[in-house]
Order: sequence, then C-alpha cells, then structure tokens
Amino acid sequence: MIIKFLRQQFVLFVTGIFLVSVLVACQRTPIAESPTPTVTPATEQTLSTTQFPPVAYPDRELSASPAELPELPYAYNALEKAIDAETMKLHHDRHHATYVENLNEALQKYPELQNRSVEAMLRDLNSLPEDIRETVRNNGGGHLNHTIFWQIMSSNGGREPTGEIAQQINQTFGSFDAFRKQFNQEGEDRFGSGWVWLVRNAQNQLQIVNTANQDSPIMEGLYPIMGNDVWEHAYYLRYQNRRAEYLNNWWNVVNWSEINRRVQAVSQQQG
Ligand code: MN3
Repeated sequence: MIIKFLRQQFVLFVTGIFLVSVLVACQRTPIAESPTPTVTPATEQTLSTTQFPPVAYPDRELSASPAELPELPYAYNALEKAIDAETMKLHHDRHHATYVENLNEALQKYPELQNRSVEAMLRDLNSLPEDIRETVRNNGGGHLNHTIFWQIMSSNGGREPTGEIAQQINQTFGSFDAFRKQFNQEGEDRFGSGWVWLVRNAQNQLQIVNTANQDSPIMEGLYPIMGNDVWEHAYYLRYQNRRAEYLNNWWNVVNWSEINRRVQAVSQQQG
C-alpha cells in the first residue's frame, strides 16, 4: 500500500518535472525562430543580420579605436582636372582631420564604444549615449563619407565606366549620360550642405539619393557605391557658387576601377 502510494507520488513528480521542462524549453525558443529550417546555408543567416557589410573600404569597416585620418592615395594636385590642390589640402588635412579628432574626443568618454566600427555606430545611432549621438552622427559620418570619397577619385579617372558598374548603370538608368545627368541634378537639389550618392538599396537595386550634412546612406539601410561631396568647402575656391559646374567637372576624376571593386564587394556579400 505504502509502496503503491510512493510509486504514484514518484510518477506524479517525474511527470511534473517533464511538464516544467517542456514549458521552459518552449519559452526559451522565440516563435520567430521556429520551425528551424533543416538545411540552412551558413551565409544566409549572416546576410539577414548584416545586409551590407564593409562600407568604408570594399573589404573592411572603419576602426574607432582610435579613428585615424587615412592618407590621400595621390598628391594634392592629382585631381586638377576637377579640384585644385589647395582645396584638396584644406579638405583632407583640415576638414576631414577635424571630423576624426571630434569623433575620437567624443568616444573618449565611452571606451567600450571604441570596439565598434564607425559603420556599426552609424547604423544604430539610437543605441549610443544621447550626449554623443549627434557628434558621432556628424563626425563619424564625415569620417566615413570622406574616406570613401578619396578612394573613388583618381588622376586617371574620367573615362566612361567599364565592367560591372557600366552594365548595371545602363540597365538601371538607360545610359551613362542619363545616369550622370540624374546624379548631377540630385547633387544640385541638395539644399545647403550634403552629399549625392549612387547606392544599392535593400531590394538590390541601384538608386541615386542625396543626404544632408554628413549623414551616411547606411543610416537608411543603403550601401554607398560612390558619392560626391556638395558642401561648399569641396568646391568654393575654384567654382565659387557654381555647384553645377563642379558637379559636371567632377566626372573627370571618377575612379571607376575602385567603384567596380565596391560593387563587386557588395554583390559577393549578397551572394
Ligand atoms: Mn567635405
């Protein structure tokens, strides 16, 4: 009798443990993750979380530990076909250098943020402490935008695009001329200071957009393929207020081989 009672108690106890385990297991599995696909390629999961990896360079993001001013990949006078040497010197050595200094100064207060890339911070500004959010937006953005800008220009630039970018531009905009016209117009339409960009959007399409101040397209989930700086500091010495003329001449120094590297990097990431 006692043994039968103890056995019943034992069965109840074991059943209880089992039910509690099931409940705990159910709670630990978020609904979105189930059912687990039986065959998931390793890359697929990476893509869903990081849609457009490296942005500053085709193969790597920008370090913030500390942020460093990259050297110009050419002499100050290399881009004379569009931009004079004095403008290049001021633009790189003063303007870009100041963005880097201001970013590092802001991050000194929050050493843990220095482990994140500049891109990671810009993609998720709301996760940053409020007192440095605007500073990171403006100066982290400025550092990132100018780092891309120097690379996508060259003294050997200026011819019509070749390779994958040429093909994609023709597919999307009809012709290189139509693309250039639309890009210039978007640059002119940016009121005040900002940038005009060719980006890849989340639907994997090319798109021309402009951004205000030093905002980066990555803040909107877009991957910057190429961009032109339409702040007055980028052109005022030679062109004064003639932004349209600067936009037009700028095509003489566009580095299509670097732009192709950026296009290929993102198409590889997207599989
Ligand atoms: Mn600038």
